[in-house]
Amino acid sequence: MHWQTRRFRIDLSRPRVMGIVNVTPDSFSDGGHHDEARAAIAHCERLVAEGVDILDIGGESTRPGAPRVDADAEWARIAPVLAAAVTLGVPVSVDTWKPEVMRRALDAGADIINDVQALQADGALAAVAGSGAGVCLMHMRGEPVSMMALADYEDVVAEVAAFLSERARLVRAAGVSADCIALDPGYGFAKTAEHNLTLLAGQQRLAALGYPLLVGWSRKRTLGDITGRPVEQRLAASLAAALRAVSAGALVLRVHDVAATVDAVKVWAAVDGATIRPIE
Ligand code: HH2
Repeated sequence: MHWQTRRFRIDLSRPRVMGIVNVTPDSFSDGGHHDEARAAIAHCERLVAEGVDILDIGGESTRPGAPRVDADAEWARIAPVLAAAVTLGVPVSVDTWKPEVMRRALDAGADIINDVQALQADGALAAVAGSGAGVCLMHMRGEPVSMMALADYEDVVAEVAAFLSERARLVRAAGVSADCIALDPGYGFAKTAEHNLTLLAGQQRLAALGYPLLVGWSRKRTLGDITGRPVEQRLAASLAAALRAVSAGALVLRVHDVAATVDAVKVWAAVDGATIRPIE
């Protein structure tokens, strides 16, 4: 399997690591550290040195209850970091649900659009269709300010699977090629700890939809609920969740702690006898 993006065809014969670059003053886990472009660019360079496969740049926090940022402010945060990131030799993703930011990011050379709203905003499909960009379609309900009130499912695995497969169908119908699409269960988005764990236990069903599965467990609240650890002490828990997700079919891991995750994935892949090949 592979994930086609604008400049890179990402080989998914082994799991890949997507490194998080938050250019937001209010991100839940590393807020304030990367809120200036220079620091964020240095962070991108460090992640590349640590072996990251994909950089994911975000200019608006999506943590529960996070305030909205308008498109101009979001783009002002992202633009200088994206300009530098696209020179680093790895695919660059932009984490946004706003069509205006998508369009500008694609004009500036982004390879992938990572959308927590699965391209449901008005104009989002049109912004990516025909661009050749990779897209990540994530499941959530509502918006970050309101989403936890919507954490109510009869069968969370079936409902997330139905949503993702319908979104993939619509995105393909709008002209995005199937091999550009990755799906994401959206751990922590409009889901309780129990929902997240049920979803992880049943994740193979999502992998069976036939698209690469991208997952984000890194430092999330459910890991704190299980271990009692604050956000800065969730590395071991994050690695455990990441490997459990890989065992259940995840092929891209969205993480903060790139070096540790790269090592963990190398060991996991070595056991399976997979060869370690660079991105084509
Ligand atoms: N999680 C977050 C943000 N974007 N995108 C995808 N595809 N999957 C995820 O699980 C996901 C995501 C939230 O994590 P983080 O970026 O660390 O925090 P913040 O939203 O505060 O920037």
